[in-house]
Amino acid sequence: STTINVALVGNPNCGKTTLFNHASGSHERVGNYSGVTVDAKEATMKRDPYTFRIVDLPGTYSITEYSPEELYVRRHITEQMPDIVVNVVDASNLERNLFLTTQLIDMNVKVVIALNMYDELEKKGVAFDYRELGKMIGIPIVPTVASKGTGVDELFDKVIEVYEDREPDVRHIHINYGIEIENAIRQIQDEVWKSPEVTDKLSSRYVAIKLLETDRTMLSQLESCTNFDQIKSKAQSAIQLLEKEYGESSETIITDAKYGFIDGALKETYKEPKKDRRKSK
Ligand code: GDP
Ligand code: MG
Ligand code: K
Repeated sequence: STTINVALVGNPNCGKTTLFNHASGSHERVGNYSGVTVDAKEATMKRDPYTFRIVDLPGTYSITEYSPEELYVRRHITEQMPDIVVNVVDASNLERNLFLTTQLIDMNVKVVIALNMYDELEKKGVAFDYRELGKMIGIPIVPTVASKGTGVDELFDKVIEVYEDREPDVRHIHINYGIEIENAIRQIQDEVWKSPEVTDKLSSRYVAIKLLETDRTMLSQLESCTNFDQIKSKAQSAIQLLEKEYGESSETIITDAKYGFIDGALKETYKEPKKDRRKSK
């Protein structure tokens, strides 16, 4: 039997625990483990010939370094290296929830999106072409209503397909952040590439983006690299140039670019019902 390690990642209150309980409900719990201030639950679910080991991670809006929850989720992804990240997305709050998705894309991990609270979307009468969005971001999207268990089987079918590399919509995409940011990323990436001890574990693009965000956790992770000084100075000059061009902190520039990408993607795929448009006139 094949064991697939699955991590549930998503904003607070998007339905992770409900999904976790539903998936693992009739199966044996293997245990709890906890950090100092945050904890995660783990359970196994069997579906012949697969065994899923599912971890319910703490809810976060972002995967940076600003809270113990964020650091916990980040470490789990980069150190435990789950086979598949199930990104639970609250369908009634897409813009905010997809921000986290853009960070998972940067991390270059295998993701399946559980488009949860899909009942709320249907209630609102929204037309959302989630298949098209999935193609645009290279991530399969499965609608779920975790509180009713709807879509959960389909979700784990998709997890298997992605794990087995049988899902045609999965593409390794990069978010195009625009020419200035892309140039900055490439400059840092060129130096990061020279450190195989880093790129063995982390995508060089992810490292570069983190450095552009002036992420201290990433910087200290790189300290042992032989070309650490060169990486650091490449990052500093790229940041300086970007901040001069935009007149904002590089971290804000990246955040804005991520929201720009999400807005563009939703504009093409998400339509509120007509009666709402009339109301707003
Ligand atoms: P978590 O913080 O991500 O673990 O979220 P929870 O699993 O605790 O769920 C938050 C709330 O959303 C709970 O009241 C759930 O019953 C509810 N919920 C979960 N999934 C769905 C869903 O698909 N539709 C609706 N309408 N409510 C849901
Ligand atoms: Mg929870
Ligand atoms: K920062």
